[in-house]
Amino acid sequence: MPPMHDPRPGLPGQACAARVLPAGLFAILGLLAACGAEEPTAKRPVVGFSQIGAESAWRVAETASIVAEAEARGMELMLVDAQGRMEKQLEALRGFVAQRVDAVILAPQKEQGFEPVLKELKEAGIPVVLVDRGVQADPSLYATLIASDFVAEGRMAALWLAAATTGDVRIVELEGTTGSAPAIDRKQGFHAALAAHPRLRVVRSQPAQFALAEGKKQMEAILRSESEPFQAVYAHNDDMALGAIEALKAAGRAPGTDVLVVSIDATRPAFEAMVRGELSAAVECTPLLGPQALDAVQSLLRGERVEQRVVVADRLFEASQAAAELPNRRY
Ligand code: GYE
Repeated sequence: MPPMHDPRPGLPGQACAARVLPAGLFAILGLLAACGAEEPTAKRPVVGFSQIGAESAWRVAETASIVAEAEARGMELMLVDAQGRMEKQLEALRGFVAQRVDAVILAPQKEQGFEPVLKELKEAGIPVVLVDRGVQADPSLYATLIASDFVAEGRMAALWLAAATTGDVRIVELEGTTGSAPAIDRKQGFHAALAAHPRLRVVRSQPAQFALAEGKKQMEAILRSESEPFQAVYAHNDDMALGAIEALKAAGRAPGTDVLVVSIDATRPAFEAMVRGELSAAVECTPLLGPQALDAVQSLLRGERVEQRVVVADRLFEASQAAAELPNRRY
């Protein structure tokens, strides 16, 4: 996702209610100002959105969904992209406190480390909506968590693999960002479900940061050091699976037949890979969280209570369903 820039400094004849942050406060700053038709002095709610980065197609789609939804509702969104660096997320959140935003949407990179800044936000009276990933922190420090059940996603992937195979299956696992909720929970759900199927065994687990290039690199290294062939790859997201598929093909393996590949997210590129027969199955995890996130923000700004945990429902698609489903994909 290319960084967004400061608001256009006001089109002729339009007044803009955007607050401009001090220069240099954020590395990348996007202000989406709903400028135009309404009263120039009308107070619009200002929402700070701390995003992790753009490591995956999923995350790019999530950012676009939240930006589009804020714009559609005439809300002012300060988007700060931390470029994959947790310390930049903390800095952005402290910037939101300094700016006295009305609410914060936070997609936290890792589970640990957010509690102190969440306390600062609470003390400042700024409600926090967590999207897509959870944190290990006192739940009274945030208003709601809107995210999928990652343990259930991992379980779905494992049960599909168990149903799709016979005999011994050696599995290579590509893990997401170490310490992130989806990496921890997708691993846990997968391994727990495999406990009932001892013929399926994870023989290697390698972190690859939810990124395509890293997935490819790690799979190349695994193939170079492989002592006994493996028959399946479980990737915590599509991007890593797609990178692994490239590496497998370059090594003369046939992903989708010699090696079954299952991943999570079910993005459009994953569906295309399923149509080509290279990806075997994908568990859906929707990034289109803008409507729910902004609903929560608006409820909180009206002083209403919101559900502390909103679980986004997921399902699994396999390659045989991909061609029919592809035209319906929205991310
Ligand atoms: O699966 C992955 C992304 O937090 C649910 O993060 C999200 C995950 C998603 O980079 O592709």
